Amino acid sequence: MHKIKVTHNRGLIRGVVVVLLVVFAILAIDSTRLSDQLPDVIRQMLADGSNKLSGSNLKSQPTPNLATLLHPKEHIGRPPSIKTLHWTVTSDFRRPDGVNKKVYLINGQFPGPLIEVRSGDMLVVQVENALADGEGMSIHWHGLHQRGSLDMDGAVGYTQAPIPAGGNMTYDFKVSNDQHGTFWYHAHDQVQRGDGLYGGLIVHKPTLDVPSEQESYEYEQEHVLMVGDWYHRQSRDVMAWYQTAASFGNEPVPDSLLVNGQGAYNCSLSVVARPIDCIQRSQVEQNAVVVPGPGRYRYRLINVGTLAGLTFSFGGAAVTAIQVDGGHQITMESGSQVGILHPGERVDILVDWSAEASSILISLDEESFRYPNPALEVDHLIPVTLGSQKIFSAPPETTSIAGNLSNVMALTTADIPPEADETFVVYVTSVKLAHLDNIPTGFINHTTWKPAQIPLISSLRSTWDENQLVPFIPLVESNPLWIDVVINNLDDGSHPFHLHGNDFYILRQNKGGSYWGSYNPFEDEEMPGGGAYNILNPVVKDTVVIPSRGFAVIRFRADNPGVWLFHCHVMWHLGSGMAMGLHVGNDKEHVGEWLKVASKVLELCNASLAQVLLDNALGIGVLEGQHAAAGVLDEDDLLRAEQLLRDDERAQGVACVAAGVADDMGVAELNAVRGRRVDACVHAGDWRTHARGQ
Ligand SMILES: [Cu+2]
Repeated sequence: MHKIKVTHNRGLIRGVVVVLLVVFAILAIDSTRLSDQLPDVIRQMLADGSNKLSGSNLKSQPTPNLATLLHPKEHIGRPPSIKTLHWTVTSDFRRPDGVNKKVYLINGQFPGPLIEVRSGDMLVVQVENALADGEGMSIHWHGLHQRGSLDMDGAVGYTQAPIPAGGNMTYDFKVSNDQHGTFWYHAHDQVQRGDGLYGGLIVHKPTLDVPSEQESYEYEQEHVLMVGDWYHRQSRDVMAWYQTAASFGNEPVPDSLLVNGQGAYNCSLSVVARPIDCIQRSQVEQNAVVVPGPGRYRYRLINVGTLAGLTFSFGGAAVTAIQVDGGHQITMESGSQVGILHPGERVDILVDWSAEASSILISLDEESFRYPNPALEVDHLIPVTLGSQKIFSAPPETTSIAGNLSNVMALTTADIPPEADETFVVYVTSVKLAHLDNIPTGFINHTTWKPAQIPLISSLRSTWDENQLVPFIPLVESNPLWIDVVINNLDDGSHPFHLHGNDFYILRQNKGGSYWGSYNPFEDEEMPGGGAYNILNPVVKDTVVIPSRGFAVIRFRADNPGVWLFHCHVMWHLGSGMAMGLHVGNDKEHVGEWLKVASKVLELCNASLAQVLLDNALGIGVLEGQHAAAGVLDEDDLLRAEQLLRDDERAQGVACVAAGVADDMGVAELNAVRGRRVDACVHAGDWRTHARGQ
């Protein structure tokens, strides 16, 4: 039909030619801009007989959407695969909310790129640290279990040393078959997370013989919203201020709020004492959350911030929270808001948008703000584009208490014993002590954490220093132990605690009142607040809020061997030492099986060299560099180590096993070929047997 029209209208042909030339000229300048829309544009033009592109056609790029659209259909129906990413980490100046600040970039992006995978995928992320000034870094995959890949957890001081500037490291691990949900990744060295070194990580649930989540929950689309408080000074400067007596132990109060790396700051609010380079951007000018039309949408909310809890209201629409943290289903009545979501926590919600919607309101919880910051607005309105209309109006006032995240239950009943096999009781607090120059310091019991120079997984427990509080839990593979941890919070203000490598049940959370409501099950007849543990339908999470002056009790099954960091996710508290660990294993002295191999090599040479031999054998070149950087070894040591590796039969054996040369190991061999799974080889039998196979 178009052909006929064109044949009979020479003017139109000329018009089309001119338009095509213009379009191709534009394409030549920017090949990505209109390429997707070209056929539609031309078709539309031919169909309505016009001979020129209208203004709206020229600007017909999709409206920028503040929410990040997800693509579950690309993942839920396919078999597991390997996703390989190449990341270069740099830093540069950006204006996320109009205020100029040096932020971290991954492949030039702030925040980092969104990762979408499915359960069972292998994730291979080659990270190049291109930061200047010798700045190290690491990436932690928040919420992923790292079963069998402890060394990929990214926790500096526990599972790795920082990737040195100019160095690189490949994170290479399997996303467990039984994990799906909303996760994220972030820096786990120093305070880089506060300057944007993070991103979303969504694990879609495969639909082999179950309906998709979209079908079950009946929503149109799903999006990610990463929301967090924001400081206009760099986090290291903010931390430095906090770590002086001048802060009086008050946590730094943020200046702003970002949603998916974007915000709108009112420049006139800035305070004289902290001048900023600011370009005014009003909240109404922000990119909107685009809703194609009334209906139900899923939003995956992640608090990527450093201090403040968040409460969300979605334009007066009904909000139903369906999952928390890594995809754990909950039951909750619909309300008009949801909160408080603390740093590190995630909640997935369904929003039923109606035609009368107003904007999204996000409020920072002021509980942890101990001094006024006139530069900060605690309420942020986010425009919504519903259909073609951009809406910027506050949602109606609400007194609804539905959507209270401090009191949620699991959708299904739990299969857990009435009592744990072992219980740990800890007390956490941030205090200023005269003998520590009144610098606020985080304590768990009597220990303040400092990351070990040699990561715990690479050293013998007997060599760990006094800054490591890491109870040992024996791994009983036939029937793993149930462990309770009672965490008492001695502070005003809550501490959201995150456990690496494990999910847990929350049996109890209780907020203190005018009193300190601590709980020690070994001494107290009754729990503060009365009642008993919820072992019927406790919610499962990986981050738990320890309420102000109160306590929380978590229970988990010690079936994932490793040394797992357990820490406050308020970055200022983590940075000042509020962290401990839990060591699950079958050998108290050695965290990793490969350390046993190292012990054997020890007979031959000294401990440091054994470590280097092993690192070489494992192909973890970066560790070698780290040991050198930490001043443990000099270049001569490394040369001697290499020589030893060449000369010594046993060292060669380790190398051979690691290289997967032995041919009788099956899966273990496969892992070894991957270059770093010598422990798997050890599991498969005595390493020397394999070595002799050469
Ligand atoms: Cu804290």
